[in-house]
Amino acid sequence: MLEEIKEKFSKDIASITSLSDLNDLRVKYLGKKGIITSYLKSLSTVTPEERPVLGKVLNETKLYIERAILAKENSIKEFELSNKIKTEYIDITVPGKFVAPGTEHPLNKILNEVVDIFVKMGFNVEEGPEVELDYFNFEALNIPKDHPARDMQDTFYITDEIVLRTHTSPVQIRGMIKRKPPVRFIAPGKVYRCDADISHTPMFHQVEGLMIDENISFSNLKGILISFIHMMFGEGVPVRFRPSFFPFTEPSAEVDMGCILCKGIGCRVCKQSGWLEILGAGMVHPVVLENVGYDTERYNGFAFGMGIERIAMLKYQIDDIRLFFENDIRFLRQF
Ligand code: 2NM
Repeated sequence: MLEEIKEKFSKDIASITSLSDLNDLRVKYLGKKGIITSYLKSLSTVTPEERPVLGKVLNETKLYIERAILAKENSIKEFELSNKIKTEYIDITVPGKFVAPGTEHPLNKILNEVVDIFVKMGFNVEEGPEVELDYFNFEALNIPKDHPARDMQDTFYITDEIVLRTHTSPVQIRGMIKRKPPVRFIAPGKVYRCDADISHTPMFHQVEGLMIDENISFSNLKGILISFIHMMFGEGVPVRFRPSFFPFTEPSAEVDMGCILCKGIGCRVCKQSGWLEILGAGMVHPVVLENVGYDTERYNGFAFGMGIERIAMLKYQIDDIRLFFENDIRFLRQF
């Protein structure tokens, strides 16, 4: 009888190749309701004389089965491991695939340099939405309804009331509304205008700045901007202020620095003038301050703005703005 069980077991185990089938087999023979287990339970029904004899044989059979299962388990595991080693073989001598490492984009590099200089001078950094309300982009900035900047040819309209911001000034408006004077912060970011040629792209970057307090003068504006230009381009660079016009500042100025390419002698880049225009600025128009709820009897201040692409083109002597956006790694790696 027991010999039959052993034989049956030997046949069963021979055909097993997986650990889960082996476990089923273990349950079949040694589990709670297994063949061997039920035999052991039935020991109580045999005569006291037969019991030790049968018990001994049963225990030997059980041990035999346990050992066979353990041996099978080891051989399956060994087989699986050697299979894994064969199929997951990695040839560590094969040369790696070349992945060109990226670099910081030249525009981000310049943008961060500009931001760092103003942060050193005590300005905070403010950000705002690129999809902006007409109110914050134009109306609050004293830009009249018939101003050419509001034309469909210059501004990307989402709806009648929503535009892609054409400058970061709306961030200044939101920033002023959010807090009380004195305020001093810059707004770096992407801006959008319908324009495309060798010096214009539909998306470009600006940094604008703002300082509002009691008794701010045009001299404060000049001091901050001359310091900025000297930190950005070198201590000795000449700077000049020319009268200009913006709807949101009065008086307004355009800021030039001596041409860094020809040192003021005159060249193609500065159109023989010896000067490069790099900033717009002015004293914030009282109407703008009123629009954000500031007391114009007590507070005034200055604002300025610059295009990052233009500064990067001057600093790195790049003559086509589109190179910044082609993402040719050979171009980007040079900075
Ligand atoms: C410029 C030039 C002059 C400017 C003004 C303001 C605000 F919000 F305070 F009115 N933000 N930025 C400003 C002034 C920007 O960019 C050429």
